Amino acid sequence: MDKICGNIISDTVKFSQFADFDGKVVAIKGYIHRIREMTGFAFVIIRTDRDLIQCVYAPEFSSYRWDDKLCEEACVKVHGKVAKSTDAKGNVRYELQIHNIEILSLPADNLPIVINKKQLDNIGLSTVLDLRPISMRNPKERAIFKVQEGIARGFRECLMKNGFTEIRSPKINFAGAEGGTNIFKLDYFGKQVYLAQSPQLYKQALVGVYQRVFEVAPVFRAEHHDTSRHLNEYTSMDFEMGFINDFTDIMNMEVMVLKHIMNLLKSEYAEELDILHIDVPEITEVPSIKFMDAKELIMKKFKYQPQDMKDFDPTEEELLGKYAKKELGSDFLFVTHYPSKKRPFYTMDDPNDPEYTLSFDLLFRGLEITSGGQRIHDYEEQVEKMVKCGMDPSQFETYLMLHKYGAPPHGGLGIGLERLTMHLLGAKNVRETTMFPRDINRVTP
Ligand code: AMO
Repeated sequence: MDKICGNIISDTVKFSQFADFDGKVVAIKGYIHRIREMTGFAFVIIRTDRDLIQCVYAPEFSSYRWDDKLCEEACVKVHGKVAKSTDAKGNVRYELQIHNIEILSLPADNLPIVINKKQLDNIGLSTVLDLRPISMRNPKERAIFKVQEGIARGFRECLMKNGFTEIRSPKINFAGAEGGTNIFKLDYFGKQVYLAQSPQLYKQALVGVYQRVFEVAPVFRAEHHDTSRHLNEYTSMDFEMGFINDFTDIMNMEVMVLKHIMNLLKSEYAEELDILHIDVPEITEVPSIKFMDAKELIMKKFKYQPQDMKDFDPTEEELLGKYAKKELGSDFLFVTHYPSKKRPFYTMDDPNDPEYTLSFDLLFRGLEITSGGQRIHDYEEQVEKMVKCGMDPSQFETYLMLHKYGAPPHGGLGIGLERLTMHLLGAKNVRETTMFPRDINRVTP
């Protein structure tokens, strides 16, 4: 019988509830994932939102008789009796002895790929992405994005617990926040505007209101290169904190957030971690190294000659990742005090050595997943830095309202969700951990 709970009608049970319904007749809804016909009976695996439920059809279970229209990817409602069994190792299992299968809809065509194996056949990333709406039905593929949900959820949960307010900043903007050439220009009723490279200008403004803010939202970067770590649209998990003592407050908050995320994954996403063989990092303390010390280490220890002394290339990040793991026992490494020339206009220079900044990146298993730091809060200082960076402060009047009318010492960071997911999974390409990637060659599906 349907139970009416508020305005949601729940006439089915979840697999996780099967233990409570042992021996009882219940209904489930889902896709037919696989049919295995045996002599005199058949296994029908139903794929629900998160589970694969084994159902068994046999004439002795009920008067229901097999319908030849039943096929894989049909949407069905199955009634059946929950049956408990114990395997040789003593593991308890539940299945459903089918009493009835109601067909809700039938697919119009056969699938172009096999999705009902543990993982997709070796069809190549490009095909996986071309067919995303269906390739994601594969249990391994969908597990990736469930884990990604857990990461974003953990980020949000931890910050809400720590007094942060969730904000929504516009994605069509009057100016770029991050500088560089990777900005999308847009014709906006005859006026040139830009797609947001980050919520930077707005999250800083809102520190002046809520003191601690965060946002999880898409941002856009006109990356012209086809790399395994760059997307043209990605999800940025940003926070900004006011009234900080110094930029280590930001780093400490990030460590707390990451610990919360990893614990949440272990407690509520165990099945997906298992499917994906994810090795969740143990986080106690995260070591940190100054940028120039890291450069020296790369040159002396790894005998690698950097091309650019103001930034790291991917090989350098990998070497630092190896160093952190082998010598410091950590999957994460903060690199602090980046050169002023390479950081955006809002970054505070180190008063003790203005060639460098009070900023940091966080490397995770040898990949940059976060940039952050302390921001300039003094009006004159910010205007001066903008001029030094070749910017026209009058174009940034609304941004500078924060500084002009009183800003606390503050700072924040941005984490690339897809990149964090990528290295948590040990994936080789960020597109593998992006639901519908946008890159120089792809805007579909
Ligand atoms: P930054 O530009 O370094 O900093 O970006 C922050 C993090 O976002 C991710 N990221 C990307 N991921 C996929 N594709 C890209 N093209 C891409 N570009 C960046 C990375 C990176 O570490 N406003 C600052 C953050 C701050 O200081 O608060 C910013 O956006 O994981």
